[in-house]
Amino acid sequence: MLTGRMGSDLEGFLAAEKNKVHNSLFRFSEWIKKELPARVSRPICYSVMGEGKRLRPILCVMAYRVSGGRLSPDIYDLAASVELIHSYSLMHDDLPCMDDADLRRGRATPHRVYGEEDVLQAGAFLIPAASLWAARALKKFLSNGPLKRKIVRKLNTAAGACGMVGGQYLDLLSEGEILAPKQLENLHRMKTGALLKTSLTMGGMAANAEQELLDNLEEFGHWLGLAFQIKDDLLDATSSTENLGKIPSDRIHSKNTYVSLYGVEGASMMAEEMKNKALDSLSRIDVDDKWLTLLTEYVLDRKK
Ligand code: GRG
Repeated sequence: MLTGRMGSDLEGFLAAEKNKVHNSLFRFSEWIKKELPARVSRPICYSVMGEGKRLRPILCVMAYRVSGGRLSPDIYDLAASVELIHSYSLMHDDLPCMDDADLRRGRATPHRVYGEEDVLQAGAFLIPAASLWAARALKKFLSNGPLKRKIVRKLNTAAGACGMVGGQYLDLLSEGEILAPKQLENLHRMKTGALLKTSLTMGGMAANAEQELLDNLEEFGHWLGLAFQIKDDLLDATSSTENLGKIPSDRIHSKNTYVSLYGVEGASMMAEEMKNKALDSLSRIDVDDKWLTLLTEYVLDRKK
């Protein structure tokens, strides 16, 4: 746990950043209510406005800042596009055909409120809407057309077959089987790591960062993404529904996790190792910014 001044500093910082992300998601919700029928816009707004940590958009803005970008609501709109992809993935992940979850972020999952059919459709509507939201944001502060297209392509690549969807597919296929360590690392890298890493790269690209900085941000994001997912596995194995706001279910679904493969102690050591690798990559980024370091610590110290 981060204690003392650093801890309270980070809490205040995260609260302020979450608020700015929230404002962007609210702007998105107002837009989507005008664009789509209520049957799909209601579950979208319910899901998007839920109490998440907003880690991905916060990382995107952080990377933008350390790359020399000037903060404005537009960068938060770009960052929110990653959260929109994350939101759709949670909506679909909780459906009966996947994790069949009743509870998420301390309240009923979207399909328990709006029904399976509407949530399935709402999630599908949300995927292209996320790209459009990113493109709309970029239009306001970047004039370089090829760079804008590259950033939107990055988002879609991370969300797609070589990233989140591909990872989830492998995850579903491997339920009840025992994966080899390399296979599990690959699954985690795709399912969770790709979007987290891309949040950072998108932020750097939006600030027109040099390739060397982008490479360092990518490497940092790679290790941070793995540390984040291992911690997710650990929380699922060791924490409670009350604390997590969702029902721990990895064992129920016979999922391959770092805990199922290495045990709680082994997984904790590996998470620490990944975190140290992330901090190492961060030290190669030649900027004076304490927040990315504190966020890296937070990824392992978090209680949910
Ligand atoms: C059709 C195969 C197929 C896939 C569709 C459902 C889906 C796409 C992907 C699922 C990806 C997924 C749920 C990955 C898990 C990522 C993860 C660790 C989520 C928890 O993230 P947090 O802790 O959650 O950031 P909050 O609530 O804080 O936002």
